[in-house]
Amino acid sequence: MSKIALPVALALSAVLAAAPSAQSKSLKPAAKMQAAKSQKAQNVTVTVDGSGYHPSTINVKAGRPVHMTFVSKGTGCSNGVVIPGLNKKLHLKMGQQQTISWTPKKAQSIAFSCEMNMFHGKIVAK
Ligand SMILES: [Cu+2]
Repeated sequence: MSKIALPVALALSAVLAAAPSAQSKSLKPAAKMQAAKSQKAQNVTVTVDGSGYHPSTINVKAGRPVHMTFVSKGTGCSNGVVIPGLNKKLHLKMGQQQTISWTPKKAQSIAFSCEMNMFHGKIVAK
């Protein structure tokens, strides 16, 4: 009896000892990164409807990540956003939203417009 029980007990204690340490090792760095990211990131939302972009000028700080969400509330001009400076084109149906993320490296102004170049807005990094 004891010849069988000892290896089983050793194997069990090894599993129990390994489980909690493996979990904390995989969770801690991820949690720290998440906190650092949310402190630095700049979240902006731009709504586009039949009268244009709201707001149409967005001020951000250079050197920090920007998460910019476009929300479409209409048709036609509200369904496409072109941002040549970021090499991006978004296609949105009414009610949809899309987020783009990037980090402005320096002070600059990045223009965006609808696909027909009728609605205009800009992101100003300082
Ligand atoms: Cu348009």
